[in-house]
Amino acid sequence: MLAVLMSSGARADFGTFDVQIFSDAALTNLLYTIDDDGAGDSNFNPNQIGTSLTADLAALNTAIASTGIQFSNLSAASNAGSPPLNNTALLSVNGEALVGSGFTSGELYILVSAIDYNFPAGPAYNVISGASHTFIGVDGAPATSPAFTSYFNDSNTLNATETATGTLVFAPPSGASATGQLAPVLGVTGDTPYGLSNVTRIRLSGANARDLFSGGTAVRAVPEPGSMALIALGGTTLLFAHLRRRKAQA
Ligand SMILES: [Ca+2]
Repeated sequence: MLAVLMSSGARADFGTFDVQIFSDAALTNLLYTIDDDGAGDSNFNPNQIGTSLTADLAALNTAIASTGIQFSNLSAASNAGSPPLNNTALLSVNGEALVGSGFTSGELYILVSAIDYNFPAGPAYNVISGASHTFIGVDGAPATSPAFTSYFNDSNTLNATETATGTLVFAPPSGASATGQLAPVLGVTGDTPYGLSNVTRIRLSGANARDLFSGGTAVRAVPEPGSMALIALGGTTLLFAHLRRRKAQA
């Protein structure tokens, strides 16, 4: 399987999709970069980044050791190269973070970015941003506050953070818990090709704390008024409202 993929020539162009790890919220102190199909990427499929190989995971964890956070896995995906039937652009991240040996807390920032989304057609878009976490062994301190923000980059620039959705902040109680949040849908104006980014703040407190996390950015076209699609959009809005109510009741 691997040999087939390697010989097919189906490699992503460098500079179109990557994962970067920073130690600061301003995203200035870059600790590590994984380019799609470049060094450190265990997933040889284009538009998918993974760290399943032991050597790739070790290189990542060595580079970020000073933050107090380690990963047991980290992966990301973009569908920029393959428009799906539902015409929805996606950028996702998921993984498991833990407090490193010798630390009682830690913090870092994961920037996932992809460019060259050629769908859906503009100029009016809705950007949907959501994230979920399963926490294990956190101590309930305010320092345990992961966050997630999505960005629409009309300039189609890799690693840009141009138009932001609302930031989702998580505050887990002591022990184990699971939760998910959706940001209010962000309406933006733009055109293809465009880029997307999202930033996950991993911030854990507790010597044995773990966080199984995922985050997603989705872009859908805003339908022409009066079209049948408007009915579908209404259904989407109702769905998110329903999800929010369910979470509020949980
Ligand atoms: Ca890859």
